[in-house]
Amino acid sequence: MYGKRSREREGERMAEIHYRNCNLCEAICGIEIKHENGKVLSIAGDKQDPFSRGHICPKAVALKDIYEDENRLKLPVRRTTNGWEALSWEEAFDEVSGKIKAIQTRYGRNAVGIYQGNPSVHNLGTLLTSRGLLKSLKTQNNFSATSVDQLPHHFASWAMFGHPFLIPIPDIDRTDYFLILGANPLASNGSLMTAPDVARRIESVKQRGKVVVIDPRKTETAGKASEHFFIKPSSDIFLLLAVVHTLFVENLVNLERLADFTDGVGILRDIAKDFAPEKAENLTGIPASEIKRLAIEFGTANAAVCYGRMGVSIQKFGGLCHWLINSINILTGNFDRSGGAMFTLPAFDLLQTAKGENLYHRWQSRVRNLPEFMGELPVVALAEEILTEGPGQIKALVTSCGNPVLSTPNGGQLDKALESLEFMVSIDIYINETTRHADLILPPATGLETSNYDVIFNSFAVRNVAKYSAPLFAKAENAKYDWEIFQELINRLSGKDEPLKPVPPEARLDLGLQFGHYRLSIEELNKNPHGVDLGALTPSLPDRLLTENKRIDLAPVSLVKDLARLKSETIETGEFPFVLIGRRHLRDCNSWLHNSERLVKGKNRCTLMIHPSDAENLGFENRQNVRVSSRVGMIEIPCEITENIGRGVVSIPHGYGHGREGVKLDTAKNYAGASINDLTDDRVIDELTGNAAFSNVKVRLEVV
Ligand SMILES: Nc1nc2c(c(=O)[nH]1)N[C@H]1C(S)=C(S)[C@@H](COP(=O)(O)OP(=O)(O)OC[C@H]3O[C@@H](n4cnc5c(=O)[nH]c(N)nc54)[C@H](O)[C@@H]3O)O[C@H]1N2
Ligand SMILES: Nc1nc2c(c(=O)[nH]1)N[C@H]1C(S)=C(S)[C@@H](COP(=O)(O)OP(=O)(O)OC[C@H]3O[C@@H](n4cnc5c(=O)[nH]c(N)nc54)[C@H](O)[C@@H]3O)O[C@H]1N2
Ligand code: SF4
Ligand SMILES: [Mo]
Repeated sequence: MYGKRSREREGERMAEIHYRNCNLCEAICGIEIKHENGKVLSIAGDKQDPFSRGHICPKAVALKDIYEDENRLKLPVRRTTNGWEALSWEEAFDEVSGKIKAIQTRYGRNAVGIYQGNPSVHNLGTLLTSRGLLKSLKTQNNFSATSVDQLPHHFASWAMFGHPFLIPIPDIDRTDYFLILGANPLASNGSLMTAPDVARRIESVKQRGKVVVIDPRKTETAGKASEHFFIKPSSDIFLLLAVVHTLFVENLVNLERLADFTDGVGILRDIAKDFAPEKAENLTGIPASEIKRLAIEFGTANAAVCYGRMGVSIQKFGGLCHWLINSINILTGNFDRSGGAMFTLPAFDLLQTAKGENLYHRWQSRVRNLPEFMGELPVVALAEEILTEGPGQIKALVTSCGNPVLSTPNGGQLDKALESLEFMVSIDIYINETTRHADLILPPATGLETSNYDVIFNSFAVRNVAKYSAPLFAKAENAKYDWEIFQELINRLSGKDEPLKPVPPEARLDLGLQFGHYRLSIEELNKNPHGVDLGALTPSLPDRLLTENKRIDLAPVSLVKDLARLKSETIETGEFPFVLIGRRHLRDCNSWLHNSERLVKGKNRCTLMIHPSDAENLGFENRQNVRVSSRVGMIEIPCEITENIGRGVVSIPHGYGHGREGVKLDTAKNYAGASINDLTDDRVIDELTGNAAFSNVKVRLEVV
């Protein structure tokens, strides 16, 4: 007995503990990793992290799985007719830069395109160095996951507050009335609202007041809310206009302190006159009396905040929706005050030296004339820019941290387009649906092998917080960090005689922290391995505004003009009678965690949710395979009959479809599923911002 205990104690003593943040999603939970001799023994929530207070979700343990994954690449590989072969970094860098230079010399700068995916913002090295690569490529064909996600948020922020990164964050911990549109934080853990343990935070709002969810599906969050309203997909703009209408009619408009530096209230009042709740009833499916009640409750609450996320971004009127969500918070005096929508003041502040400037439509895509925004073109244009011949055609593509074949609309078309490229290089850790097309893959060290500071998510957090963690494990022998890869490519592309030595992101971070609002440093943060709490969000306006006149614009011309598109909005059925929406599950992370057995095992999540009455009409049995088709493609998928989805709406999660040839994800292949983005349509977009309008895609359903 004694002997066993002492061995355990011995074992405990040998195990070391490392603290860092999980970087898999936006919640940035503090984790405590027990490890021994280069092996992870356990991953648990860090109870001493002042922000996450011990919370984690099941995905955190996947950090161990990624670290140990046999399929993860650590050294460069080249695709040959006999399969993938290893090559040295030097050879790889020379080949990549040589091919890119040759293609740009032959066809022009824009012949090389680039796509950056979601983990770019979760990686310190990529975040702080990939811009350098963009600069040396000097291409206008710059794409990212932003335009299948939050681009309309950025657009509204830029138009109203002067900068795309001045994104108002719901002060969830102090609000009494939380109105949520198109977000499911109980599955997604909060987005553009970094709020670890969001379920507990939402529960506290409910104790104090009310949580109302507007969603075409009764989601996990809706299930916990005080009230949920099913809404017809993509009709939120009419609901929001009706809320603004009611606020004016009921005399609930009071900007308080903000009135001194806000323009356009009168224009907004005039616009809203035409949009009474009665007009919204049919279009949204929410009774006019309920819309009125919601608006009055919101306008009279002590502290209220309206928060809209993915679901309102990925629709035809995404830009308009985010404009009105901000406006509702401003009109009711719930902006830049506790319990409302507020700006953060992060320790590493991306906006510290930012200036307001025109960031819209400085160029356009070649084939469809879609507008540039923030230096990017909408990714819905990527495939056609590769496939359409003529001057300026994309002949080579660089991807980094992205899997656009599974994550962008009409992924099937992009899949084919990638095959036609003259050259493709991917900076990625897996051979997946996208990178299988690459000629070379340059894999960076990742996750536990890197240092971590959440530059982006600290900027979007519901409290001002900061945490730095050094790498837990050394990178594999001969492996390279992402910033080393970027710098090597930059050096070779710029062709300078004296190449620049890579600047580690830690050096850039340290500088930013030292000159930041709190005069912190990595040294200081190292003394606080659980992170530091820099306090609740504080009012910061008008100082923080970046508009030229330092005033909020409630009626930006671009957005007001865009209202004209609403006139053509009709409810049509026809060939494709169902509306297709997406969904997220707690154990998924977009397309790339399906190689972790413990996250994918169990009941198949890649199903088509359908309402019982629709299923009955179509003769569908639960879990039966059904055929779903749209203008662009067709998939087969088991259906899941549930009352939790509105009639006429069906839902499929994104990020599946791993059955394609050549994918080297041994576990994911066993849970392949089908890709929703083989159905979504690259032509269905928010014409103002160019963002994909996933929630406007129509489908037909049949028994297989
Ligand atoms: N229908 C539909 N489609 C959607 C959505 C939806 O709701 N519905 N959501 C959209 C949203 S919000 C997003 S953000 C996009 C995501 O779209 P993407 O960003 O294109 O896709 P991910 O699945 O996040 O792919 C991440 C890639 O990064 C790689 N990776 C992981 N870690 C690292 C690293 O440290 N370094 C490098 N170099 N690579 C790494 C992975 O291997 C994987 O290839 O999907 C979008 N697509
Ligand atoms: N577990 C997990 N967490 C994640 C991710 C993941 O893949 N898995 N991805 C991360 C990423 S990249 C992001 S961007 C965030 C996204 O975080 P969220 O924005 O919370 O994303 P979703 O969970 O997709 O929730 C979007 C909701 O919008 C609803 N919706 C769809 N169409 C409409 C509509 O027309 N109107 C309204 N009102 N609602 C609509 C959907 O039913 C869904 O419930 O999550 C992040 N966190
Ligand atoms: S909620 Fe997000 S950050 Fe927290 S443990 Fe899960 S994946 Fe990691
Ligand atoms: Mo996203």
